[in-house]
Amino acid sequence: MWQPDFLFGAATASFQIEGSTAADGRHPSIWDTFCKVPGAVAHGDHGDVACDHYRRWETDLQLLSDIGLDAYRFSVSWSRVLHDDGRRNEKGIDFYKQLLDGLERRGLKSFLTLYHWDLPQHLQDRGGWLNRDTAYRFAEYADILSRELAGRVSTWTTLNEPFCSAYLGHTTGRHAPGLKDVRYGVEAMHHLLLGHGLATTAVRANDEAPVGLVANVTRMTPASDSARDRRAAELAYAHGNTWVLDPLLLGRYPAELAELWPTAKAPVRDGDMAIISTRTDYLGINYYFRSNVRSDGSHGYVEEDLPGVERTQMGWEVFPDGLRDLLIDFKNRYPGLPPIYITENGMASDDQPVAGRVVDEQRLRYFNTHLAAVDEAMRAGVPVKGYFAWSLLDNFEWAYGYEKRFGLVHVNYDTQQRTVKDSALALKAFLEARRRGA
Ligand code: IFM
Repeated sequence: MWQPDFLFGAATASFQIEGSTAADGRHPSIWDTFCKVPGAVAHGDHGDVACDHYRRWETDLQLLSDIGLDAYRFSVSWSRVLHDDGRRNEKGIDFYKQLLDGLERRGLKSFLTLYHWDLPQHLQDRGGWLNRDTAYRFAEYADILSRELAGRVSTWTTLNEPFCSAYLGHTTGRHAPGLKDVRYGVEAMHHLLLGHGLATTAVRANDEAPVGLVANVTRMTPASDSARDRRAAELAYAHGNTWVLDPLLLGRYPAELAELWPTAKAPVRDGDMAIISTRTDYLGINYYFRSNVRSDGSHGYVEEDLPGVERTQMGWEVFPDGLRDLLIDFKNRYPGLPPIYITENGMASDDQPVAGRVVDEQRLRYFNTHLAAVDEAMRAGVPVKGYFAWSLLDNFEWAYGYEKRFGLVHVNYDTQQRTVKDSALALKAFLEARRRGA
């Protein structure tokens, strides 16, 4: 059922794994700053060492290759490759060139993300994503990097999960830069999406590889059959899914946003929506869980956890059918839906090695059931081209610090020892069988 050209990969992101935050002229990002805010990140964790991937990248690529995966999705640290005055940082760029060459040598495809939440701090000091100019700085960065790396990257991604950058970073304050205003979230989202459109054009001018955007999406179900709860689920769907996908694929924001946030309005200027909806070569979908919602009694929704369902270490419900349902929904909603990659899917569990082995049965079940859901969506005609597990390594899970372990590979943060988990060994056996045509 999994054709040889269907890609299996694993994903990571720069700030979550690289460490070496002051090496080779790297500048601080908003996450370096945020980690220093008392109480912002669990246990005061930070990215200074993380998985030490900046120095151990060769070992990590070898792990990926040994598991038998086809592709690696990673992100570039903007603050590593450009100085604050916009000049190239050759050492930072060389790091990613080496990484790409290492992937090439191992016959692995490279999925490079330009922005996975780590905005250079000097841009935040000038307003960050609340400043329209940041969209243009992002396009400049995309232009420079795509000139440097043209011909080496299999697939480009502009933004990873703009929902999280905009909403968690600017409305709830759970993520860097820690702002808390519904209007900020809406403004930041518009500038992120504008940056996506501008960066897409910049990359396309320099390289032939496909360019797209990665969105996190959530299955929303109403807590009851009442009209109010059903409306609440529609509002949640707009918030969690179409806030990004409609502008990207239809060139307009969903009408529900005005009902959800009557006081917030995206700062749209003439021509912006055409830039944002510039043709995208593929759509990356990150899926983790379902939210069950009920009306808040006004024009919004509140989440209501269902009792007795399976959950992960994050407390997220395991709900594979949601992935299938969303994919089929997107196919129906967006005529000409581009090819899709599942760019993240996975779960955290409190894994610990015992006698050199990490038994993570729940993760293996999670992968199996979610892959079955992807298969069902493909049979229903959704053009899914690949699946990336989140994550290759246990890593810095943002405001949760290092406690939550999402990796195929366990990382001991004291010794930096890597232990391949049982789920990864099972994946390896499956990929070997696929190669043999079994
Ligand atoms: O760790 C994150 C990742 O950076 C973005 N998508 C969700 C993952 C799990 O929370």
